[in-house]
Amino acid sequence: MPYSLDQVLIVMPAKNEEAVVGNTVAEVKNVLPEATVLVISDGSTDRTAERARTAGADVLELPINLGVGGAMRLGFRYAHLHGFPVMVQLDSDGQHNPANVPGLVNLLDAANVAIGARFAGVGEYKVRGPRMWAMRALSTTLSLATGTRLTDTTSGFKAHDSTAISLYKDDFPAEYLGDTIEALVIGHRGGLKFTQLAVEMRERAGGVPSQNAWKSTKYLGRAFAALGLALIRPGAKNSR
Ligand SMILES: Nc1nc2c(ncn2[C@@H]2O[C@H](COP(=O)(O)OP(=O)(O)OP(=O)(O)O)[C@@H](O)[C@H]2O)c(=O)[nH]1
Ligand SMILES: [Mg+2]
Repeated sequence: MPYSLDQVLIVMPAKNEEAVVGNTVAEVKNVLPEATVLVISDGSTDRTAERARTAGADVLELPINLGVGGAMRLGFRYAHLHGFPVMVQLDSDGQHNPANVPGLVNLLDAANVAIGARFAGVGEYKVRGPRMWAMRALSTTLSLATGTRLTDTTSGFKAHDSTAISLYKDDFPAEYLGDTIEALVIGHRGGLKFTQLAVEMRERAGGVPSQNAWKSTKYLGRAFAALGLALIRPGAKNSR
């Protein structure tokens, strides 16, 4: 492995996850005892921060809700300020299996960002109907744009090396959907190399999803608009 696990910062964005965040932190610490775990509670109105702290995580609390992108920018800054060469984003609801983290980190010897991808032939996780078509079309477009085959461009399970951390600490989109789609476009323009690892996605362990089926279909519809805008927006660093 190009890094040891004590060099890895795990950042878990969380909004009102009191039902599950404690178990998720405990599992991550059990599977990856050397890693540092940071939960960013994003304007939560429940006991998310307390549960995460009790389970042994470091916790940052945002007083108002910034959304996943805003919270993750804080995570990149934290990784940079504290000198972590690797930052892994992982959901607080137990859907991402921490056992996949070493596999993702391994891939950072040849790429700057490694994405834990559903739909890459592993696991049972299925999405159907318009949501599936929208996700496929997004992935096809982004694979062409980045020149790398990516099957899950809306995944929130990603490992980043120090080059990616340096770029994203200053330029990580906080707008709606920015943390996935636009982050890929910004990274590509900034010269980052992406890769993916097939992972199994588990069911949420409890609590309430932030999206229901109808909302997530709308969300993906709007993702196309976000992607279109991201692709035509002049690049901050260079515009290849
Ligand atoms: N920082 C932050 N995190 C959020 C916000 N909304 C959701 N999250 C977290 O982002 C992660 C993914 O959100 P989910 O609601 O599980 O979305 P999902 O995994 O696409 O949906 P499900 O499959 O239904 O779980 C979880 O850890 C949430 O707690 C938010 O506004 N801010
Ligand atoms: Mg989830």
